[in-house]
Formats: sequence, C-alpha cells, structure tokens
Amino acid sequence: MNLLEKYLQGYEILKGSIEGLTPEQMKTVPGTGKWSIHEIIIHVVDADLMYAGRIKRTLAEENTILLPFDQDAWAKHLYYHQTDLQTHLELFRLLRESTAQVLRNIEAADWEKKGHHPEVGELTVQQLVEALIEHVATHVRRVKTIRAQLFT
Ligand code: NI
Repeated sequence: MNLLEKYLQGYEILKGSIEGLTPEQMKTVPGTGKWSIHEIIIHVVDADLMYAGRIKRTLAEENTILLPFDQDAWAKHLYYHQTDLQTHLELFRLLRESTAQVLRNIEAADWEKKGHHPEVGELTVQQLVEALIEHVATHVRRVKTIRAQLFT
C-alpha cells in the first residue's frame, strides 16, 4: 500500500475505532488531566486541519513557517466536549480527500519540499503526511486502551 492510500485509509480507521460506543462512553474522562475518547477524536481532526494547512503552505510557499499549536489549550478553549463528533468526522474525511487530490497532482520532487517548524526543525511534505498517518495510529491505540480498561 502506498503512502496516499494509507493516508486515505485514516478515515475508516478513525471511524472504526469508536464503533459501538455510546455518547456517554465517548465523553467519559478516564482520569485527571486525561482526554475522553470524544476529545481524542476531535483532537485528531484538529491536528489534520492544522497539518492540511502545513502541507499546502510547504508546497506553495518557499521557506514557510509551520506554526505549532497547543493541543491541550485547544481541547479546553474550543470546548471539545460541546462540539459535534459527526460534523468533525466528516471534516476529517473531506480534509483527507481534498488534500489527497492536491498530493496526487504534485511532482515527485515536491514531496521533498520543506517547511520550518520552530520546535522540530525542517519537515518535508512526505514527513508531514507520514506524521499524520502515525498520528491516527497513535490515538487509535489510545482509544483501544481506554475501551479495554473502561468498557469491556
Ligand atoms: Ni495527538
């Protein structure tokens, strides 16, 4: 499976990870300072939103700056528990599909274009896409752990 196929598969993987959970289970906080599954999913969608912008900036602009974002502040100040999950899952699907359209059209050399992240340093388009694939995998593992601990 190539990188773009894996990237597109993220939607089914993310959606599949929460299958069968009730809204109450989704919003159960597993411990002090821990995210509920609902918050995890919204976080994954917001990260994709930021990364879609990063990928486009890196492709379109020379020496672009990739802005970091404070994920805990986002979860708190954007009131993740009051945001609708289905709307965000749909946004995730559309972000991946629309970004994949862009990535299908670029030249092979464009995958090596770099943006600059103030904390991480240089990141290529390929690394940004790989990071997104890994990001879903990491959080889906966490969802599985919470499900096994609390809901089985
Ligand atoms: Ni994350």
